[in-house]
This record gives sequence, C-alpha cells and structure tokens, in this order.
Amino acid sequence: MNRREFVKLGGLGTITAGAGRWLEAQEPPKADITLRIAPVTVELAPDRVISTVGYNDTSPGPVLRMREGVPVTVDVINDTDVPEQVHWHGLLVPADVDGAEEEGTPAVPPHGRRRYQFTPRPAGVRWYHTHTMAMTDLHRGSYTGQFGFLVIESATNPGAYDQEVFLALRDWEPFFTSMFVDTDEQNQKWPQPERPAILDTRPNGLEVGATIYSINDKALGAGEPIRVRQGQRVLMHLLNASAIENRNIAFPGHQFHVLALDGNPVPSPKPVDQVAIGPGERVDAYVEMNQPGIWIMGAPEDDIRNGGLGIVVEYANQRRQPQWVAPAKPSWDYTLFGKAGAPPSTDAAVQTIDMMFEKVPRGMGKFNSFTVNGKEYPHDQEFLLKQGTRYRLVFRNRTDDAHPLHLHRHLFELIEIYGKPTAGIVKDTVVVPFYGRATVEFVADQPGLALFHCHIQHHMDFGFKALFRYA
Ligand SMILES: [Cu+2]
Repeated sequence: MNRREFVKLGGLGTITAGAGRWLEAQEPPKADITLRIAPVTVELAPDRVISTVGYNDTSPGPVLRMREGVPVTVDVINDTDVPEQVHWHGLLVPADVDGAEEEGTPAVPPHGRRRYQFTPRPAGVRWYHTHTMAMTDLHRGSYTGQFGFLVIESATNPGAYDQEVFLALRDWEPFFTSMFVDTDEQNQKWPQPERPAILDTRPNGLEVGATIYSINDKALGAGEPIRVRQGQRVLMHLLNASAIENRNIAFPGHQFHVLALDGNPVPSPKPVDQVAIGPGERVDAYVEMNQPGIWIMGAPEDDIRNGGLGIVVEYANQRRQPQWVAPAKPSWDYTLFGKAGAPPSTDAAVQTIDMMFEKVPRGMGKFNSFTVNGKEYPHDQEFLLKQGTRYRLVFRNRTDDAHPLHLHRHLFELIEIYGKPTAGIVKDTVVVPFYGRATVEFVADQPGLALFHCHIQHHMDFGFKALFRYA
C-alpha cells in the first residue's frame, strides 16, 4: 500500500466514523408508548388459565392515555412468528398508520418492530386491537388477547364521578360450530324491511362460538369486585372486545346513565336498565350507587353469565352472597339517545351508497361466507368517495344475524334505524338488526383508503368487507 492509498483509506475511515456519529445523533427519540406483542397466559379463574397473545404481558393491554391533538409516538415490538397490525379503533388517522393491511398499513414484521406516529383525535374512549386476518386459525387476529382501551383526553371536563372503571367484555377458546350459538333472536323484535320474500334454506355452515367468558381478564367471581360506597357515582366504560358476538349487560337494581356511544357524547343522555353492545362498540355510562348490597352485574343469559361474563359489585360493609336478579326484557334502542330526526332527506347534495349484506350458507363442515352487494371482498370496483361530499350509507342486512358494522378512519351519524329517524348520534360501529336496515351519513374528509367491515372476525374474514377509496 502506498502513501497515497493509505491517506485515501484513512480519509474514508474518518468519513465512516463521522457517519457513525451522525447516525447516532439521528437515533430516533424514545417513544411515548411501547407495546410488545408476545404470548401471554391469562388466569380467568384459578382452575382456568388460557394461553394467548397479548400486549405488554397482559390481556387486556394497558389503558393507553393520549391527549387530543398532541402527536404521539408508539413503538410496537412484535415478539411472535407472524406479521401483526395494531389498529387504533375510532381515531381519525391516516391509512398508513391506521393498522389495516387492506388500507396499505405496513405490518409489524415477525420478531421486528414498527413505529406508529399520529395525532390522536377526537377525544373520547377509543380502543386498540390487532387487525390481522384469522380465517380458520382461532389463535390469530381478534380471537387473541390483543386489545385494550385507548382514552383520548380533551381539555374539557368529562363530568363529575367518584370512580372510573374500564370493563372489556370477552369470550375465549372459540370453536367452529354450525349450531346457532348466538342469542340475537332473544332480543327485541325490530321491523324487518330487508327480510327476503323467499328465505335461503340451504344448510348452515360453520361459524364461531365460545362458552368461556370474562370481563377484562377474569371470569365472574374470580376477580376483585368493583368496590363502591353508597351515594357514589361510578363512571363505567364498557367495551365489547369479542371477536364473535353481540352482548347485553344488566345490573340488578341499578341503571346505566348513558353519556356516550363509541366514545362520542350523545345528544340525549338517558338511564337504561340494560346495555346492548356489539363487537367493537363502546358505551360510557355512570351508575348511581343507591342500592346497598352485593350484586352481580353481567349478561342476562344464565349460561353466558355463569360462563364468566359478569363481575361482582360490592358496597362497603355488606356481607352476603352476590345477588343476581333477572332483568326485564331488553330495551336497548340507539334512538333513545338521539335528537328528534327527520326521515332521510332527499337533499341532492347527499350521495347515497346502498350496501346489501347477505350470508351464503355453505353446509355441514364448510365455512359460511358473506357478501356485500353480491360479492365477497375484494370488489372489482371499490366504493368511490369524492372529498368534501356528504355520503349516506344504507346498510341492508339480508341475513338472520345482527352485524356490528365498522367504518375505519371516519365517524358517521346515525340517521335511521329500526325504521325510526334520529340525529346527533355519532359512532364508528353500528349493530344492524337481522333483516333490518340502518342509514348513516358522513362527510368524506379523510383521504386515503378506508376499510369497512363487520366486526365479527369470521364474517370479516369470509367476505364481509369493503374498501372506500377517494377518487
Ligand atoms: Cu357480521
């Protein structure tokens, strides 16, 4: 090596060292939140410990708190063998961080990590969960323990309360069955404008059921009770984090004063005896503790409550067995919480998109599938939106099951359901009764792809899904 070459190398060496220092200086700042996806065991009860995948060694994951309008950095570390997606449900965020493969969000690679950066809004109770497909693997997607509450705090006062509790409803150890395990039939009888004149009588195929339930990570009776004192006002945040089924919750002798649906304040807060909540939905309600005793709050159906879907509420200085009292018939009706609405207007400025949902029964041993306007996802022509236009979606449920329908990255206003007009109820997920119809409106103001789907994992995986695309 001659001197000239030596100098060149030395020079290069210097440049390299400099580049190293530069890289160091550019090291990204520490994230505000780190989520680690990894296998976890959940002790539902001392004799019932299940193995699943969770966030930060728990399921549900930690309650994440963010400030409305203040940018946040979340590092997601994936300690599993499969790609993952974390979806921020109910947030108005761009498609590349929304956490849906269909929208083009990059996955968190197996044994890799990915940084999500976004500005959380709007204020309210949101949630975060995995958004991967599961298909026939009941140990993937929202069948796992990858879910948690996400609270976006605003500067405004959320109201006076003495205690705040977060209650996520779950089912575990799902299985495929062709038996009707859902309980929707027991609910109210709503008008059935979408009931076909001739019903599809082909033999039913497989869907997903479960018989083990919990609120948060504990089956009824296995966890700590909610401890209250007479006269307290307890703010309850309910979330249905099930991948499978719509649920009801009752609390004997008490009423749920509903303040917000899907985290958005309702125009007419009101007390109700029972809450109905579909997968993906949230209900914020306060309860006045004015019936001293020890009570079971939980699912009205005995087999589901005894299967774990309940929690004990214990007043101070009470000694007795927890009491359950069967509630009156369900009375849940979204329109209770709305403003008087006019029937959907014929305003020419509002563009109507009709969406018809059907089930394709596949018969014994095969998986039922679902169609949107006659086709399983993906559709040749996506649903096209023009920025700034107000759209009306008419959800026509031609199936014998109630579906919780979710639109990503947008909030919509409920305009009509159960044949009743309403206004002012803003949601991201709405349960459309079987053979029923719901109409919602929203302004297309979030450019990028937006996924629409049924929040029941099996339905979504087997066709019940569509993409909205901005023209
Ligand atoms: Cu569905």
